[in-house]
Amino acid sequence: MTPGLNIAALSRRTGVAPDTLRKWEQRYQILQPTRTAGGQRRYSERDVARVEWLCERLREGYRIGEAANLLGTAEVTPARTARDHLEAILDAVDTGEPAAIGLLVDQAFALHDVDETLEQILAPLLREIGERWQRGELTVAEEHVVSEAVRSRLGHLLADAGWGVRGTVVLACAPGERHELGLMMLAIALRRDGWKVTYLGADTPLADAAELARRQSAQVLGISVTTVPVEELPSLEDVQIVLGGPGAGAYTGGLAETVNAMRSFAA
Ligand code: B12
Repeated sequence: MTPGLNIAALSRRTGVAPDTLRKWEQRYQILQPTRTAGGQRRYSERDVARVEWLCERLREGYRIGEAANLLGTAEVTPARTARDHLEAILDAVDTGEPAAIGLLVDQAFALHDVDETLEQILAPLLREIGERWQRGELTVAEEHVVSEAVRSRLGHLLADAGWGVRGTVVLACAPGERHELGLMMLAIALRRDGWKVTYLGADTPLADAAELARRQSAQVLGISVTTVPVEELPSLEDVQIVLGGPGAGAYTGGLAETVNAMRSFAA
């Protein structure tokens, strides 16, 4: 006998009528039943979790099409808490599922607060990926898959315009510095905190960043340093220069504290 639930049992477990389950399966491919020798569908515990997850989204006000899109057709068990999400993404990295990694990052942004997603899921994810890469457990290609999935989602968030009631900040990575994901997260958090952010990204000549900050009458020029030390800082009147990132030995900790510290520069 093939293990698994038939549609009636799946319906009892999830409280969703069999007709509705069939419709969701056909229209949105959200279930992946196996077949018995006689061609009967058999559903797994993962299917139960996927239906329950969809029902939670419907209760939150998502339409079924949107919720199904978010759930995706990849063979992943949907995650709920931030901790679950982090573990699910790491599992997808282990099983080498690039599509699932992107999907889970999208789910994280849809289901959690942006700050929570950045601080409790993406920052620890990237740090863990770095450690695994250093220990030789991940190839450079695997690390790139994760950082690209993160970078493209952060790019979308960065594209949202901000009003800048608190002040203007120009953010750039030091010359030669390619680590920009931390700075992107900071840019998103500062925008949400009411700053106008001009984000210049990786490997920026500091004189050019300083000139732009001056022209924009920015309060702060933030420079991110991870691996490439800054030889010399530009001199700027009326613009506070703040070095941050792991290579600067400053502001390497939580996003919330960093955002708080930045407020003092606009005062
Ligand atoms: C992704 C990644 C890459 C990607 C970067 C992609 C991208 N578009 O950004 C790529 C593949 C390019 C890369 C390249 C390299 N990498 Co790399 N990389 C990483 C990894 C896995 C994640 C980095 C990250 O995004 N961290 C997450 C963010 C959230 O943390 P964060 O940067 O600290 O930022 C937070 C704070 O510091 C703060 N902050 C950051 N900037 C600023 C600025 C201001 C003004 C303020 C106030 C605050 C602030 O706010 C952020 C949010 O809280 C790390 C592992 C790790 N431990 O971080 C290795 C890591 C940083 N890389 C490392 C290395 C060695 C390299 C390479 C030299 C490898 C090589 N041989 O080529 C190159 C160097 C490239 C270069 N010239 O910059 C080492 C660095 C070791 C060291 N200390 O010297 C690490 C630690 C991996 C490891 N465990 O060994 N890397």
